[in-house]
Amino acid sequence: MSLSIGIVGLPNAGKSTLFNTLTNHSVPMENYPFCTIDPSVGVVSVPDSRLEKLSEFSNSKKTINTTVSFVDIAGLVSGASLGEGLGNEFLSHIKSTNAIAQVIRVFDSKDIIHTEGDISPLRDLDIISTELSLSDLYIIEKHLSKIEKDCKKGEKESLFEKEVLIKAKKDLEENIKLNENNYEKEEKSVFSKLGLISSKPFLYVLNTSVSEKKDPLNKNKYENIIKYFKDKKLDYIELDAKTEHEIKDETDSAELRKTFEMDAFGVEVFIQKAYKMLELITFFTTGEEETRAWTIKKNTNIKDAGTAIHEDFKTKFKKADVIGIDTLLKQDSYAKARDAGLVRIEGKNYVVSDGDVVVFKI
Ligand SMILES: Nc1nc2c(ncn2[C@@H]2O[C@H](COP(=O)(O)OP(=O)(O)OP(=O)(O)O)[C@@H](O)[C@H]2O)c(=O)[nH]1
Ligand SMILES: [Mg+2]
Repeated sequence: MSLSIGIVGLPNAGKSTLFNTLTNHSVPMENYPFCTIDPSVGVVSVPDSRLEKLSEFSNSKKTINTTVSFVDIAGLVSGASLGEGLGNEFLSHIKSTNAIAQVIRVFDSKDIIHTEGDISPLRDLDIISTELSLSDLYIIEKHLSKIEKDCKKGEKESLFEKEVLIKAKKDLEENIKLNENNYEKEEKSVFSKLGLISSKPFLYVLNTSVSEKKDPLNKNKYENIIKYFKDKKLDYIELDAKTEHEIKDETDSAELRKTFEMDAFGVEVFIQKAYKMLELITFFTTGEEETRAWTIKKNTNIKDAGTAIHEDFKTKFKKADVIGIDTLLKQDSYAKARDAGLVRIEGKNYVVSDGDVVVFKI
């Protein structure tokens, strides 16, 4: 699988700035609401120092990283579901992403227009959550009327969908996001089929300002927001998108980072967080031709993991040779590792670990 993340938030929250920082693209990011109209997709290869080392170890001709794609869309405003601002139809561009990054404006900056008139991060969080839920509700209702006929005929799949969606509708009407409730795997697959956004995992991006943060007058504001996310056990990342963007290509960016007292950031930290949140891991294949990283869900058995490479592997899988990357890199060569008995033969039920180097036997 390849990870994809949709970026949502109010206009001028810093979505495009974050997108450009992550992807090295240069979509417009200006101080006016609805600067972004058309969606942009940026694909970034996931940096992984282990992959580089393994490629060197195998003397591979090619090194292929896994990728993450980011989708930057227009800003949502309060009432978008009723057609305010640019409406909410553009949300369809992120319905097939695996996760959502919700950018929340914490930075003040009098010069940057806020569509609600003042800075209030938790209110903004609420506006976006409400609009996303309303959009999901609309999709659910549309689907329910579409399957009504089949339900009357007693079609099993439609009846199941109806049952799940009525439950989901009730949650949304009670202000419960679909990712907050414990739905079964089969129920979740109905949500992903319909692309319901509030059922996806969320990473909240608190777009702060390094200079504001240092000002003692803002201490309470910052502490309260962080406390909110910590108390609710929500996944969040704090960053100053504008400064990140400004310093990313500077040769002395590490120095500047120290001067601004900025936490480590970069695509790497952001992606690591997303991987952890989505419970994703990486395994490797390696040889003279190429060394390559593959992304799979944690707790995937090796037969299913193989489908990341080729759909066929599921039916043709016989066994696999497996060795952890750290163990392998301590040896002089793969052959030596094998001679030392360090390469294990695993059957179809073996659960792949992060960092496994795998040779599939089909
Ligand atoms: N001071 C400050 N300004 C920021 C920050 N992040 C973004 N901005 C500025 O805010 C303005 C809007 O940023 P964008 O990234 O275009 O915002 P957006 O969320 O994509 O906006 P829309 O496309 O209109 O929905 C730009 O002028 C940015 O430079 C920040 O962390 N601090
Ligand atoms: Mg934008």
